[in-house]
Amino acid sequence: GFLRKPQPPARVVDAVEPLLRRARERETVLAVDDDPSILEGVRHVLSPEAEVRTLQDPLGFWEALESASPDLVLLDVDMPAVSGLELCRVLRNDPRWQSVPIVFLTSRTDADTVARVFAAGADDFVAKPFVGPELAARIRNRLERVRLQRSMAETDPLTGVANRRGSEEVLERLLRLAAAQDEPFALGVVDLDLFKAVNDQRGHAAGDEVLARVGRLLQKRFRSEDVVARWGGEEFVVGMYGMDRADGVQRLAEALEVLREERFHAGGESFSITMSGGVADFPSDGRDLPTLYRAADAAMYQAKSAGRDRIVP
Ligand code: GH3
Ligand code: MG
Ligand code: MG
Ligand code: MG
Repeated sequence: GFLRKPQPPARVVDAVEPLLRRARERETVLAVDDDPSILEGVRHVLSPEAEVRTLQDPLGFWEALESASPDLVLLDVDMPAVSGLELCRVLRNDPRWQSVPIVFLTSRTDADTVARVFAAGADDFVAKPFVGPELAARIRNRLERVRLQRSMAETDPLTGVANRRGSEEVLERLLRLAAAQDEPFALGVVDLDLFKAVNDQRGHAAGDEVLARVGRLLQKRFRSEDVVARWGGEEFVVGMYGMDRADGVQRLAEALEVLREERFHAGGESFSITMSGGVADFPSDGRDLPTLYRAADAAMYQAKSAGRDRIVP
């Protein structure tokens, strides 16, 4: 069948899929409280919702922030040495953490404390002792919003595939895994041929429709563990774990065959389109994403100068 071959060994797919899932779905909460029993309770209540990291000594905050890279921060107000309000203000003044959701856990619920919590930049507060299901529900909603915003920021709205931002980190993880597992990794770059003419002759909306269909076609033709992304206007990148350059060329060439047969329609006319592509692989062409991208892009330009409508290793 189409694109069923070459398949990587099953253990490779088993290794890649949880990695892709973890990169995309599991959020991290960093909880800071000087009372270990509160931290234990928080861990118990939030573990089904997220990866929970706890910190008892607020002086270790910056280090914990760096290592956990949290999607939400849960702070106690009263702690020795540093107040949670202070940590919150500093977070809000740091460009990296300006938009991270911050929720306070506080036993002081007087109007003045509540006002100071929000003035420091908090999104929400929960009274201590907390009710487990209520804390879980509040955090779940915040994390759901984080997921939604992130997936919007990482998805190309026109084609529905990942954009550059949404694919770079996953590609880098897969490359690290390839190095660790001693597996190859192919990176393909494809660019639509003479696409400017489609826009000029058939209109920008027709061009958009072509891009959307090409994105869907690529997504459908590649495996779920491959990474398909739109990196530029009419340029797509495909990352293929467990594949070398020759495998990558074969699979992109098969996708090109399907694209050649697609009929597009605009202004009562039907037309077709082709693409040119280049492929590079880890480890022969490079060990990091920028190097592999440059090699694949250079091969793609060779495909253009050789007459387009082809994939070049
Ligand atoms: P080549 O085969 O050498 O790649 O020729 P080309 O015409 O495809 O390349 P060129 O770089 O000259 O033109 C790319 C065109 O793609 C120009 C730009 O307007 C169009 N484009 C880029 N992004 C979009 C988009 O989101 N929608 C539409 N409709 N057009 C786009
Ligand atoms: Mg305290
Ligand atoms: Mg082009
Ligand atoms: Mg281009």
